[in-house]
Amino acid sequence: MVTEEEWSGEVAKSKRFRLLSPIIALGAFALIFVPAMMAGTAIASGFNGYLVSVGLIMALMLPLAFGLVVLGERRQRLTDEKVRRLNDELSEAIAAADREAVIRDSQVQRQRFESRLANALDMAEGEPEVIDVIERSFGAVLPDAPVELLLADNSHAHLVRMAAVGPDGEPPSCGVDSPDRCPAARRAQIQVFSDSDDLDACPKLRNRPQGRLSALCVPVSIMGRTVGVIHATGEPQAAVEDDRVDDLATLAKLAGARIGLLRVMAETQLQASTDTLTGLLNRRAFSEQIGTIPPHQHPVAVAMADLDHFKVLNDTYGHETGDRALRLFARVLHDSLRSSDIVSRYGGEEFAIAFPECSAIDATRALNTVRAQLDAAITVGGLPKFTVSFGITDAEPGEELNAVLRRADDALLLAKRQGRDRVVLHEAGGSPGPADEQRDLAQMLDGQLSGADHT
Ligand code: GH3
Ligand code: MG
Ligand code: MG
Repeated sequence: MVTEEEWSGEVAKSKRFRLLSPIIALGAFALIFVPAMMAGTAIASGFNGYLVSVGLIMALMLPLAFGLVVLGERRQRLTDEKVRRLNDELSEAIAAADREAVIRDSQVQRQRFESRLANALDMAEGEPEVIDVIERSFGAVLPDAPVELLLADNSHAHLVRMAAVGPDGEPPSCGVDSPDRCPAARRAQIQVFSDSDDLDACPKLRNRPQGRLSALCVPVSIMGRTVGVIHATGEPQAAVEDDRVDDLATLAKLAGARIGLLRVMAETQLQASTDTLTGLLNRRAFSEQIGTIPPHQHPVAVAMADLDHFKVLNDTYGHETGDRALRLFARVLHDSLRSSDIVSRYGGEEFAIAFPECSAIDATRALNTVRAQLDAAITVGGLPKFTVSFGITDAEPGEELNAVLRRADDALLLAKRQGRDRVVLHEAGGSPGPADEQRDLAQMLDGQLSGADHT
């Protein structure tokens, strides 16, 4: 390593030597000139004396001149060597700086990709949006390669192709069907296969329609569990740059974390909106969902259901049997009604049901079917016999849910008063409807029967 001081010291020495050399030569010449002349004239006379003097001067001056030349050469060689080393070091430093610049550039690019990806995933509100981000990222990381994302379904038993891109629209189409059968997913390690014909290549790479190929498989983990793989293919022996592999690993890591978070959030939301005993929606979720029914799905019928004499059933057969009865009724509701109907446990032994695109008259028929199916299910399930009363009404477009539920509740009350185990319809509207008439009738009957059926 040549320092700047060494280099300038060397240059100064050379300069001094160049200045001193002629002075030394002149000084030496001046010193020997007179004695040489005197010696020459003493040895020989006339012209011969001059020749002898010149000979003496030459004999004394030549070694000195030779010495000065040799010293000058040596000095020059030393200076040249220093310059050469300095040059080498400079070239080496420039090359190292260039290499560092390339590394820094690629780091900056990767950081930019990572931050943009994190941003995009942060904005993705559901799994489909995350999958879309992943698919678009494939194009950014490996624009010319077929790439796909295989993700396990809820059972974790099957891998499903969630995203796929290819230069000709042809994805890599890996045939692996479960995380346990994928070496990358099983080992939770990035796998690079340079040739599908290699002895140690993944068996799933063989016999592809594309023929021989290379492959890169990056495992995707969700909360520490490997649940999928990003799979890219290329020409046989085609090496994928380390940076691209790192980008895919970043994509797998961030996408896995986002999907994991969304699944936890969905699970929490589901738990918050689900009644734990029956698995139906709870009261809050029912109110929320009914508010999301679009106007074009009107008419909407709304029903309230209440198990009859449930306290007696509990007291007679125990709370556990009561719970089984609630679960059985919930299952019958779920199985007999349409999937578009909104079924909820409204509280205790009360249930609320909304029937989009269905009039209360049609919903009455559906509820009578529920009653019949409940009867059959109780027999099959070996539960003590119990019945359910229903009150049903039509929800007017834009009407407050509370007002609708009050009307359905009035109809339910009437069903109870009329003897339970029935469906009573309360028609909406200002003028007294059949439900009111029924209530009057029921009150009259209640009076006659001394309120025997009120509990
Ligand atoms: P009615 O026919 O008039 O509705 O009479 P009922 O006995 O069903 O009504 P009541 O309001 O007197 O009693 C409701 C019972 O429901 C009382 C309560 O212990 C029971 N119950 C509420 N929630 C649950 C539950 O989660 N599990 C069980 N086993 N019982 C419940
Ligand atoms: Mg009740
Ligand atoms: Mg009851």
